[in-house]
Formats: sequence, structure tokens, C-alpha cells
Amino acid sequence: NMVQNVVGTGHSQYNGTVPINTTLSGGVYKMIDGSRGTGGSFGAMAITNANHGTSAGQVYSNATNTWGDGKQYIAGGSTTNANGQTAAVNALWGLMNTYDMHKNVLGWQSLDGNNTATHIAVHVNTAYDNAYYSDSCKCMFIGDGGSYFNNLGSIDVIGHEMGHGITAATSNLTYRGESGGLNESSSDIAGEAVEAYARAGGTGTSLPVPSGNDWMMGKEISKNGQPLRWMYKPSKDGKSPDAWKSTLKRLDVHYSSGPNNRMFYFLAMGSSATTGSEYYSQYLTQLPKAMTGIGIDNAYRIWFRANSTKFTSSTNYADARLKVLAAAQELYGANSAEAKAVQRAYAAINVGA
Ligand code: ASN
Ligand code: ZN
Repeated sequence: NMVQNVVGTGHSQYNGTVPINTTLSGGVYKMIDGSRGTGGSFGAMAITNANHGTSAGQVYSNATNTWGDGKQYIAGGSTTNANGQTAAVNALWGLMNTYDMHKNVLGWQSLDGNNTATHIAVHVNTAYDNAYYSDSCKCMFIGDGGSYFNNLGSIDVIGHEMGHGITAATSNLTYRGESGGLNESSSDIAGEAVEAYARAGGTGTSLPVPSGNDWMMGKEISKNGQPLRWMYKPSKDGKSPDAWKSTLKRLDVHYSSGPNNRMFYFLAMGSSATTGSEYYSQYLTQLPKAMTGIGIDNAYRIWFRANSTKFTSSTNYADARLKVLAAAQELYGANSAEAKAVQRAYAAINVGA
């Protein structure tokens, strides 16, 4: 019963044919990635079948090392993809890329930085239009989609959910009020960073600049063309504000995340003389009116350092600005272009000093 680490072929729903790491033991292949993570529930990173329930269920296994058919799962008796493997391929490929980005770019292993294994359960609930991270199992659950979405396992959504695990293990931003909005935003930011990394081939020690990002969460999974969130212009959902305001803390965390998402978009991609002009004129008028983006690589290094080493559970937008600025100054210098860009990006969402 020797266990070998092998590489299988996955037919994913959103990214074509992808290599996935599996194990082989006694003639049975399993969706356990023996090279990523240790300990946890399955000894390494794994994908399980919740089979329409809400607990993890069994690790996916197969007689061959070719998995899925690339098609949307239809619960109960579809002739294609009846075993639901495509959802598992989506999840494993997303998790491999999320793990690799954090390890190779930031030197951060798995959720806690100590390489403790996590896992994803797919087919949670029935026709479930959501995905979530649970800190009690330190694992993720991905729905098949219902009215609004197809399988929720796009790369940015997987990155988002794993981002919750990293936040839970570090700043532990409380999931309500402004800190909750920042918690959500940190996950959206992680999702976009993983998307950039994966689209550039999923190797290397930096994020690609230009990033090639869509700056939308869950565009690929949408049935009606509406993504989960528009990071570059959060108000396109009709609910999220584009800038900080005193009542932000009363909103659902998926809306109070909006201004910080927009801040990060400006930081990475830049902004014009008119974007946010109503705010930057009030704050930091010595800053340039148009801002060149510093690229997603520098931007994510700054954000990750702030969230994982400086934020506390009660960090709000004003505190985040101070700490993101401090992270930029430590990484790039007190008067660096990166530090200026942080001030300018926060000024453009009405957070300044
Ligand atoms: N998909 C959601 C999220 O990760 C689930 C939730 O509302 N917590 O934010
Ligand atoms: Zn979230």
C-alpha cells in the first residue's frame, strides 16, 4: 500500500484541460495532492464530494487518472458528468494555483503559513448559488450553482474562499462592520491575485504586470452576465458604494468591501484625474491628480503584508490606510512611488488624513 504522488489530467469547466496532482495506491487514484500541505483532515490538500450535504464526505477516487468532462453538473441523472468530477477538477486546479501563488510569490504556505493542509468539498447542498470557507474545518465548500451561477469553482472564487482562511489565521478581521468589509475585500483581492497568477501559467515568483485581470469576481460562473462583484466600480451592482462613508459599517460585508476593492484596483492599475476627484481634493491635495498603477505584484505584496502582519480583528478603513501605507513604506521606502500610490488610492475612496 505504497502511496505515489502522480499527475492526472483534469477536464475543467472554465480552464480547459489542466494537470492535477493526485495519488495512486493499490490501483486507485485519489484527489489528494501529496505535494501541497501536511496534516489537516486528509494528510494533504484534497477534494471531497459533499454529495448534496453539508459535510465533507469522501475524497474523490477513480480507476484512471483522467477526470471530469468539462461540463456543468446536473444533479440527478445527467448522462454526462454524472459522477460530478468536473466540479472536483475545478476545485483542485483552483486550490493548487491558490496555494502556489501564496507560496511562490509570498513565501506563505497554505492557510496558516505553516503548510497545514486544507480541503474543498464540492456539490455542497443542492442547486447552491454560493461557496464558503469554514474555519471549524479549515476547509471550503463549493456549490454547483442554481439560478444565477454555474459551478462556483472559478479561480477567483476559490482564491476568495482560501483568502478567508488566510485572514482567519492572521488578522482575523471580524466579519461585520468595516472590518467585515475589509475581510471580504481581502478575499476578493486574493481572488484577483490568484487569477492573474493562474492565467500567466501558474509558475514564477511574482504576479504578472500587466495582470490580465478582469477585476470582477466570478465573471466566468455567471449565467446572466452579472458577476458577483465589480472591483473596479463596485456600485455597478446597485448596492455597493464606491467610496467610504460613515454609514458603510451598516452594510452587508459583501457591499462594504466595495470601496476597498476599488482602492486596490486604483493602486494596481492607476486612476485618472477625474476618478475620485471629489475626495482627493479634500485629502492630500499635494498628491498627483492622475495616478500610475504600481501593478498587481507590488500591490498584493503590500496588501498581504498589511493583512497578515499589521491588521487586527477590529481594523477599520482608517486603520487599514495607515497600515497599508506602513507596509508600502517598509517594502519600498518611506517616500516611494508605492507609498504615494497607497495614499492616492485611499484618498480616491474618501479615506485620508
Ligand atoms: N461566498 C460568500 C463569501 O465567501 C459566503 C459568505 O457569505 N460568507 O463571502
Ligand atoms: Zn467572502
